[in-house]
Parts: sequence; C-alpha cells; structure tokens
Amino acid sequence: MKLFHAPGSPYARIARMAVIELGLQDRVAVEEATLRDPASVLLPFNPVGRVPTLVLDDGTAITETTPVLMVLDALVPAGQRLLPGADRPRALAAYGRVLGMMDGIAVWNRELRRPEHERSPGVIALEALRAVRVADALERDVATGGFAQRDAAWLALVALLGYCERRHTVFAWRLARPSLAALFDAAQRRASVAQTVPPAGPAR
Ligand SMILES: N[C@@H](CCC(=O)N[C@@H](CS)C(=O)NCC(=O)O)C(=O)O
Repeated sequence: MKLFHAPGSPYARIARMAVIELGLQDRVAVEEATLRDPASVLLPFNPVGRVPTLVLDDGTAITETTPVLMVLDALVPAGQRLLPGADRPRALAAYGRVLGMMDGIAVWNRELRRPEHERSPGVIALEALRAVRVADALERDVATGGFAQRDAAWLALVALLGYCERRHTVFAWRLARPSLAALFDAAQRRASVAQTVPPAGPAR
C-alpha cells in the first residue's frame, strides 16, 4: 500500500510517524504529493486531494487521519495499536483535543497565507484564542500525567507542536508551558519524530 503525504502537513506527519512506530516501513511506501494542484499525483486516487491518503493494494483510497490510522493499526497485533479505544477515554479525549487544536491552527495559518487585504482579523483572533485555550489545557494534561503513552494522541501532539515550531511560528506555544516543551524536546530523539521533521515555513 502507499501513503501519500506532504512534508509540511501535520496530519500526514501523524500517519508517517505511525508507519515508523508500527514498524510498517516494508509494507507501506511513502510518496510525496503536491496539494491544491490539479496535476497532483494524488487526485487520480482521491478526489478530496488531501493528505494523508492511504491507497490500499486494491486501489481503495482511505482519506482522513483517523481512518488511515485505523487501517495501519489493523496491520499489527492488538497490543501494539496506536488508536485508543473507548476503554481508554482519557487517551481518546486527548487525541480529539489535539486534532481539534490542529484544525484551528490550520485555519489560522491559512488566513496568514492570504494576501493581507484578504485576511479576516475576526477569524485570526478567534483561532488565536482557541489555540491559547487548548494549549493551556494540554499543558495541564501533560503536567498531570497525560500523554505518557506513545499512542495516537502522543503522535498527534508532537506533530502539532512540530508544526507550530517550524511552520506557524506566530504562535509562541512554549511560553509558560514547560511541560509541553519538555515533552516535545524529549520526543525529538525518537526515530519517528526525527525522520519526519517538517521543513521550516515562512516566519509569521
Ligand atoms: N481532517 C483531515 C485534514 C487533512 C488536511 O487538511 N490536510 C491538508 C494538509 S495539512 C491538505 O491535504 N490540504 C490540501 C487541500 O486542502 O486541498 C485529516 O484528518 O486528515
């Protein structure tokens, strides 16, 4: 099977990290795709045109991060899986919380990529506030023992902070969040993290 990704995408990074964490490099080929491009190699497989997209051997294209993780998880024994089940509500809540913040950061970043006269100050203010609120909650989560397991929530948190660190530098996420910063810094030693660092984006 083949995983389409873009090097700057935090969503696709979760899937790429999962491939490495689950030891699936021999079974999942990873290919870069261009985004928002009518000539993208991804579009013949997935009309949605977003990454991550996992194309199965029979041509079925799985789009969206969580379904992609579900398929990857199914390739390994139950004890090694990354997605928390309903029997681990705290981990499931953590995963959802991180994805929610990622969605907000993506909206905020997209606004900043528009020409200045097309930006919505209202949207930017709303997303900046959301990011602060969720990052503060995540700081409390980590400080009280959350994200201790290397599961989908952990991968998503590292991908989110990595995106802020490299491509959404307008958000000073480290400020007064020592537990988040310590988790992120320690994570850099992990192969799945070190091998998927996104390219630096324009400083904003
Ligand atoms: N909800 C999706 C979000 C994926 C997403 O937005 N990916 C972005 C890259 S970060 C993308 O492919 N954008 C291309 C486009 O919108 O056309 C998921 O969970 O995978």
